[in-house]
Formats: sequence, C-alpha cells, structure tokens
Amino acid sequence: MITVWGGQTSRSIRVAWVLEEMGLPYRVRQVDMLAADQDPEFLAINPADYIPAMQDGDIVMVESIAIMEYLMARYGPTPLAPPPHDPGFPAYQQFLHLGEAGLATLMMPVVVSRFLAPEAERENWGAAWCLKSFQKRLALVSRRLDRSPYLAGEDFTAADISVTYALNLGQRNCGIILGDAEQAYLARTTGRDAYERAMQRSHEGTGR
Ligand SMILES: N[C@@H](CCC(=O)N[C@@H](CS)C(=O)NCC(=O)O)C(=O)O
Repeated sequence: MITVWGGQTSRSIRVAWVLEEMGLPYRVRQVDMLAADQDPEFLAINPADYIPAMQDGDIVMVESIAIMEYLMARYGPTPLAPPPHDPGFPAYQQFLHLGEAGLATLMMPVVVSRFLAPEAERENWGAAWCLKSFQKRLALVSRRLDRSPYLAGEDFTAADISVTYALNLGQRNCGIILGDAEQAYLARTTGRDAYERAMQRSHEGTGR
C-alpha cells in the first residue's frame, strides 16, 4: 500500500490526485508541519522535514513532481502522461515542471514572509520580487489556455495537476488575482471527481 505523507492544503494533494486519477490504492498519513519536529515517524521518512513524502514498500521519495512521475511511470501507462511522440508532450513536460519549479516555489518566500516572518520583515524586497515573477510567469499559462482547454492540449494531464496546485496556492495565500480564463480552467480541473476524492481522503487522512 502506498502511503502519502502530507495534508489537504499541501503539495501532497498533487500526489493523492494522481493516485485517484489512476485508481491506485493508498493511504494519507497527515503531517502537522507546525509540529513536525515532534513527529519522529515523519522525520525518519524525511529528515529534511517537508511534505509531501511517499512510501511505496521499501521506496521513499520526496518532491511532488518526481513522485508523480514515478507513479505514472511505474504504474502506467496513463493518459495523465502523454508519450514522448505525442504532439502535446513538449507542453506537457514544460508545464509539469513550471507548476513547481517556475511557479509554486516562488510562492514560498511570499508565504513565509506573510505568515511566519517577524512583523518588521513581512514586507521585503525578495518576497515582492517573487510575487512579481509569479505574476509574469502566469502569462505562459494564460497564453496556453487561450489556445487549448488544458495545458498539454485537448486532454487533462498531470501538467494540469501540477499547475492547478500552484494557481490555488497563489490565489489562496498570496493575493494573486486570476483572470476569467484561469478561473474557468481551475473550475474545470478541480471539478474532476478524482480531485474531490483526493481532497476528501487527504482531509480525513490517518492520524499519527
Ligand atoms: N519542491 C517541493 C516543495 C515542498 C514544500 O515546500 N512543501 C511545503 C508544504 S506544501 C513544506 O513542507 N514546507 C515546510 C518546509 O519546507 O519547511 C515539492 O514539490 O514537493
């Protein structure tokens, strides 16, 4: 049984969503990131102390996009990952990684500055730069959505799972304002049954 270490509002939702889309059995082990240093079971899984982590038998992995790629490669084929000669493959590959490396990662300095930094350090140049970069990079998503309903083309793929998380994070925690096309896109992706189930399972989870 695959175990996903994480929680409902974290990047572990990407992993649970892939598992739901693929119909694979799994359990969610919730991690309270504000008390993770008192969770030795979790620290044994990821001593670097961040989520998500995934355990599949003897295999333990971190990094949400790498975990998604592992699951799709090992338990696929799946329409979530178009094959290399599919016309949608280059866009798929780009947006799969843009969702984390190009977008969600930029939100971390913004989130920690807003919610965790001492009062005097909340407004800072670095976080403002990250926010501006995120907004500029959104142009890539917008341009693509002008041309097709999903990021790889006509069909929903794991690139949409990756970017949906980033857009939700920006909107929910960082004051990013999305246009109508991006809002309609989020309604399409998060309207999927597999997303609903992943959210539900991640919320219920299993305790410590
Ligand atoms: N690039 C990593 C980022 C992981 C990450 O930043 N996770 C957040 C929660 S969504 C976290 O655990 N933050 C706490 C920390 O890094 O100390 C991934 O995609 O998995």
